[in-house]
Amino acid sequence: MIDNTAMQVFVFHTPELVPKGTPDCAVAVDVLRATTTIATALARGAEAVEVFADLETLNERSTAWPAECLLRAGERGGKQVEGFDLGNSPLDCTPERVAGKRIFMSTTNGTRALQRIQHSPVVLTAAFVNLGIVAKFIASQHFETVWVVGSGWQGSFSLEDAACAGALVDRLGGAGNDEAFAAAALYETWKDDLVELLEQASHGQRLLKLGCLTDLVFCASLDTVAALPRQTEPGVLVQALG
Ligand code: 3SL
Repeated sequence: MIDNTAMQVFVFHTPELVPKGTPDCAVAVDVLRATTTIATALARGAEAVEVFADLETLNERSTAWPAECLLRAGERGGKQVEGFDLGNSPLDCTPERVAGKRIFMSTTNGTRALQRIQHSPVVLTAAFVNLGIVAKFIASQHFETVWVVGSGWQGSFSLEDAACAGALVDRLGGAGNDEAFAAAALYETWKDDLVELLEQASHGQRLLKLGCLTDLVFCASLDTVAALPRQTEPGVLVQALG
């Protein structure tokens, strides 16, 4: 665990549970699969990922961008939106496809979590794949309050986001609410079998029915992607790894 005595880490399991106010740093988590995909796209050279809650605004905004420099990534119900270049699989984010491109992205829950925290002074995204990098950055900034917000599934609790939030608490210490203590305990229980945890999770089961086992295995891998996704303007995330 990183020594960070003054820091308090609060976990909120869904965007709806986020209270009023502003922390020093807010972190959105959507292990399956938005924040795993964002980290992967940025690590593989995407210029930025710009997130949208609705497809209409995404289409409007992306039309104003040079067509050769963009990809549209859309997911609804776990499936790729018709006519879009990408769905929400991190495995589709190869350097050949994403390098130099701005990815205009909309997913069912992950983009909503980001919207809920977008006015915080520092906004990051985390997943298991880039957990250590995010934890190290947060520790280096000596924030007093950090909010970790799970995306959940349509307003309800998600096992995998809670476990990832717990992994951050485990690395940073300073659990600030009961949810943070519980999340850290959940992570402690499952840390050696994250694939199994994702397979047990209700959204994991939804994705398995869609044939996405390889996505689950990738999303369960710890510290495999070198990315620090950080917001530069509302909804726009860039690679902030030095
Ligand atoms: O809900 C979301 O934002 C998505 O990450 C869901 S899915 O994993 O792409 O189905």
